[in-house]
Amino acid sequence: MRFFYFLISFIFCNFIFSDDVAISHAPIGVMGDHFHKSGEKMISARFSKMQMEGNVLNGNDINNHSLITTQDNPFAAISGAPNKLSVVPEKMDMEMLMLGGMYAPSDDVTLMGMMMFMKNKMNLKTYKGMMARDFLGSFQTSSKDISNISFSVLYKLTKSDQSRMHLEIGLDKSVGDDDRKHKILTPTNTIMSMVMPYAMQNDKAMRLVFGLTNSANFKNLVIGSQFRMKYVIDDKAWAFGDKYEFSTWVQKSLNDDLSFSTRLQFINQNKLSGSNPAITSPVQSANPLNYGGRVLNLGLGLNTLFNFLGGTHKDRFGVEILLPLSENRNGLQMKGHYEIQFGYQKSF
Ligand SMILES: [Cu+2]
Repeated sequence: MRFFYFLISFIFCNFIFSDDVAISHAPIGVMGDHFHKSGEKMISARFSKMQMEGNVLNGNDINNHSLITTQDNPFAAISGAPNKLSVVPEKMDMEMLMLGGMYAPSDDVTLMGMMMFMKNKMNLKTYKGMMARDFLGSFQTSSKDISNISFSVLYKLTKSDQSRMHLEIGLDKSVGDDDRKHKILTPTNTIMSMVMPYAMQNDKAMRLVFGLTNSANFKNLVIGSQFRMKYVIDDKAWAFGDKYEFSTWVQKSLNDDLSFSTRLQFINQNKLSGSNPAITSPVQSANPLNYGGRVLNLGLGLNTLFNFLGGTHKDRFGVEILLPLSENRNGLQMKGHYEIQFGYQKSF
């Protein structure tokens, strides 16, 4: 009889502990949000696209005319370009493909590895260097490469029916090129091959990743939060600034296979450190001071489970769109437009 009770409670516990419901993972844009049971493996593919459009100076919109007439080009003396900026970014598309794997050697520890590929595309306008500063023409630059490899250990701190909390400690290595060149249209109406600004390069830095994630269940609601930081521990000539990210989300499940989420994401990134003396284009993104800042985004997402590949666990798909609520970027930068992320996950 005792064994029978044990068996019943064991089955029941497994039922309420089940991770095979849509709501058991955070919105898809949250990285390292969950851990696995001993012996479980998971593979995942995520695709994200972020678009930037227009420009902001210290948090305020700035149009092309005032940008080229008021903003100094710090490299004018070295490069022979006009004293004011002459090339204005109009639109930037940043696409990223992330392939990941997870494996839990025990109930307390989950290992996570990820490989990221990026493709950046930028549309720019060039204005004449002299007199009326007439519009000369548009051009596009792009870069495409493997960008990062990361490895993390997730450590379970607590897990009950109502809540769970875990730590993430990892390393992230930027592996792409840091000296990509592209042809640009110069203010003197010539085509010149130049080293592209930092935004189009990888910094080759090694970062320490630290994250703390917790979530709590209330009937068909989950409230979760995560603090995650990426801290530069080793760099070459320059590196994008340390990044601190805080997210908090509410998810509501419609049924076991479908949940919706809203999320607030706050990112604080330091300025770029160091510099590459070969980056001297007459454009804002060539200036290391025009990087980093604070951004608050609103995320709307959906998680869903379905049967496609079969097996003991269902296939998992998530989508999340992030829209900027407020941006306080350092100096002169492009403005966030939207970011969308799709992800597929399969556990074994
Ligand atoms: Cu996983």
